[in-house]
Amino acid sequence: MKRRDLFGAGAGAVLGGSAALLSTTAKAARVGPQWESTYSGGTLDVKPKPPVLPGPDGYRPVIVPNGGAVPFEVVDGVKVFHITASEMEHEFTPGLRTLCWGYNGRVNSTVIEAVEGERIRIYVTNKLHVPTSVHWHGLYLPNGMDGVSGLTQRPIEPGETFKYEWTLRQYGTYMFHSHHDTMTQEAMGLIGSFIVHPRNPAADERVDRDFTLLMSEWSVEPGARRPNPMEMTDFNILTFNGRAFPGTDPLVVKTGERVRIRLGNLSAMDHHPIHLHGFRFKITATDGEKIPKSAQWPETTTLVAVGQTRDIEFVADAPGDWIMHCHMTHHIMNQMGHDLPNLLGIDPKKFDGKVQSLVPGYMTMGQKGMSGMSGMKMPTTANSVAMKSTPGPFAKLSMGGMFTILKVRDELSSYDDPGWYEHPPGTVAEAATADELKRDGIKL
Ligand SMILES: [Cu+2]
Repeated sequence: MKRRDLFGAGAGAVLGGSAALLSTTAKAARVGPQWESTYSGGTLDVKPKPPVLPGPDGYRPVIVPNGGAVPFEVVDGVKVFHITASEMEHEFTPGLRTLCWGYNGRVNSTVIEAVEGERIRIYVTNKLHVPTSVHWHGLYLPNGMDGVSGLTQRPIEPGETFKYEWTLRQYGTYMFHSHHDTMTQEAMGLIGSFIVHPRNPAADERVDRDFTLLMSEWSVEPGARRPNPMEMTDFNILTFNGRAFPGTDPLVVKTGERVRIRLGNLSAMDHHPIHLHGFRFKITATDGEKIPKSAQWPETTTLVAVGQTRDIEFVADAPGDWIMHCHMTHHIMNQMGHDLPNLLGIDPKKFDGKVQSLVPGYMTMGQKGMSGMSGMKMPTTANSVAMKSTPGPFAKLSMGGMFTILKVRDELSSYDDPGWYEHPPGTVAEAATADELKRDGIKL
C-alpha cells in the first residue's frame, strides 16, 4: 500500500467517501505486501514429516545448564514425551533447599526438544495434590491443545494423565508452563523450555554450542520450607534454570566457537536485562520468529520481558571468564532483604554481628569488608544462603542470583568446568606502582 493510497483512503473516510472505495482499500490492506499469508503457522491440516533424531544426521541437542531434555520414544512416526508434575526437594544454590514444584524431577530446567514438522504427543501426569494444566507458550497448535485450564480444557486432576498432540509448524525457542492457578504454580516452579530445531537449518543457523536458560524469580524467606508464591515485588532468589549463583553451571566453550544462548523469561513480575561481558552479540530470534539477517542488531545487553524469549549469538573469540547476568543489581543478590534503613556512613562494627544472627552473612551495605569477610566466622540461619560468600580466584565474589559465567578456553579436553581462567602475564588489573604514577603525572 503506497502512501498516497493511504492518504486517499483517509481522505475518503473523512469526506464520507463511498463504501466502494473503503472496501477496496480494506481489501488492499489485507492482501498488501506488508501482510504475511499466516500468523498462526497456517492450516492445521498438514502432513507430519518424519521424526528427526539427535546426531550428525539429525539435530544438535541444546545444552541445558543444571537441567536436561525430556527423553522421547518414536511410536508410529510420532515423537512421544511424558512429563510429570510433582512436588520435590530443590536446591537453588548450595545451602538453600526448599520444596518446589517441577516437571520430571527438575525445577525450571526441564526441556522438551523436537524438530520442525514433527508430530508430537506429550503426556502430562499430575502428581500434585491440586489440579494443573500445561500451556505451550509461543507454539502454533489447535486451540484445544493450548492448555488454558477452564477455557480450552478441563483441569488435569491429581492422579490424571492428559494427552496433548499436534504437528510442529515452526521452529525456535519457546516455553511451557502451568495455566491453572498460574500465579501459584509458576511461582512454585512449573515452567520449562521448549526448543524446536529447524528441519533444514541454513548455514548461519548452525552453532557449535547451543545453550538454553530459563529465568525465574522467587521469594524464599531464610529458613522457609517452601517459596512464597504470594510475593509480588520483593523477590530475593533470582534464577537461571532454577539455580542462583554460585549454583549455576558455567557455560563452557572453546575459543572461536559459534555460540547461541536461548534466553526465556517466565518470572512472575520482572523483565531482565541480560548482559554479557567481553563480547557483542546479535539478537537472532524471538519466540515470534527468526530475525532476518538484515534486521538483526548488535547488543551487549538484551531485555527479556516476562513471557518473551530471545536468542543471542556470537563467536567466542576472546578467552577468559566472562560473566553473564541480569543487570538489575538487586537481581544478582541472594536472599537480599530490602526493608532495612540506609546505613551508609555509620560504624557498623557492633551492629552487623547482631543482625548476622538473624540474617545470614549480613553486612551493612556500602561498608568495607566485602572481600575481607573470608576469615570471619558468622552465624547463619538454617537453610539460607549468605549474600556474599562465593570464593573467587582473587577474592570472594560479591554476586549471586541471576548470574553465570561463560568460560572460553583455547584448549579444552572436555566441556566440564575448566576452573578459573589463567590470565596471560601482564593482562590483569593491579595496583599502580609509584614509578608508574610518577611517569604518568598522577598526583594523589
Ligand atoms: Cu533481573
